[in-house]
Amino acid sequence: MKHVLESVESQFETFQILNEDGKIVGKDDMPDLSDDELKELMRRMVYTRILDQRSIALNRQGRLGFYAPTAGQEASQLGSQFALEKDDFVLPGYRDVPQLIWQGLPLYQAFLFSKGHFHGNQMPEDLQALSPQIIIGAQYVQTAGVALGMKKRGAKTVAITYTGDGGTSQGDFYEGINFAGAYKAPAIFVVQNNGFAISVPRELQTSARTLAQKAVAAGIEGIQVDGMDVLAVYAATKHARERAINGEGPTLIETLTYRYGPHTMSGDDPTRYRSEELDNEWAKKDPLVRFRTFLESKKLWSEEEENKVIEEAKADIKEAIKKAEKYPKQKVTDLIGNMYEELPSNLVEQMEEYKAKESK
Ligand SMILES: Cc1ncc(C[n+]2csc(CCOP(=O)(O)OP(=O)(O)O)c2C)c(N)n1
Ligand SMILES: [Mg+2]
Repeated sequence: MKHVLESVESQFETFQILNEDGKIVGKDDMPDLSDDELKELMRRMVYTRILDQRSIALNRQGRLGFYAPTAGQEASQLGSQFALEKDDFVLPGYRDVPQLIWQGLPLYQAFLFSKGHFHGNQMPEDLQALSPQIIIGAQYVQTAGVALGMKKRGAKTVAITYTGDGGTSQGDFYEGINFAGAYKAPAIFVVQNNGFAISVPRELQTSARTLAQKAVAAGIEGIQVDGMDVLAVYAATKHARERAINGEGPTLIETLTYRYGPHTMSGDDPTRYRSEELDNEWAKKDPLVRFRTFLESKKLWSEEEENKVIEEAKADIKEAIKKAEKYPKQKVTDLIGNMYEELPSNLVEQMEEYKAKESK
């Protein structure tokens, strides 16, 4: 019996294409990306790292509000997003603003989201997405529904969602993957396993050896991927997307990653629960460093090109924060008006009251 039990978990090895030294170790799985597409992936990762650094600085200056740092997770976030098409539907968590930006959310709106302005939650017409979910795991249930809707309409699109290692302990997580599995809905469930749920280490989160193996109970495909390897994350997501639109059902993708910064900018101190050794160990796996090494070996990237992206990011951010700061402040009438399509009578009264106050 022992060998039967052991064989189940041993199936979940980590999928990798590009190793820590920037060398291809998974030649057969190398995705079919042109040189320009490879460069675009790098450009997006560099840009997003700068956006993270600037967002942290802006938060410290009191110019942004809620912010969950992203450095370290670029390959998980952008490798998966790069495998999507324009009409795919994204259901992000609070740390997944970069995916929304590259899928089409204007930067100034991302800043308005951070500042708690309702316009930051109003997705542009051509962006299929919900705003970042704060309730851990809730987006997993919604994703099953969105994906089922796509299937019923016969659309060749997918719904993709993101949660963290901690999120996989929520009831919503299991309900979402089970429901999508039962209906073979075209969903992609990404778990960015960054090792911690705020201060709770992954080892205390669950007895499961991998988070990918949770897919087995739902009868869906599951894979654990090196989340610092942008090519592996892209390839796994592309594969999941193909399966989904071919009616083969959802996939659960666990990406092994790390957040270099604090949980959010609201007072978390990672030195109280993470060692310097662990930080250093993960710094060696950095997704930008290894992809840069790979691209340089193919003569596709240079310091000059990287500096160009950095300058471009800084200029965009400067302009976007200005626009966000100049944006009309939200009013009480906005709050009341955004809640219902038709206002209940008590709010009609309040609406009148505040309209009068605001017009003074
Ligand atoms: C239902 C619910 N419970 C608790 C919280 C408080 N909370 C916010 S983030 C977080 C940890 C989530 O960790 P993980 O899923 O690993 O994601 P990460 O922040 O590491 O990306 C918790 C418990 C919440 N937002 N929602
Ligand atoms: Mg986590």
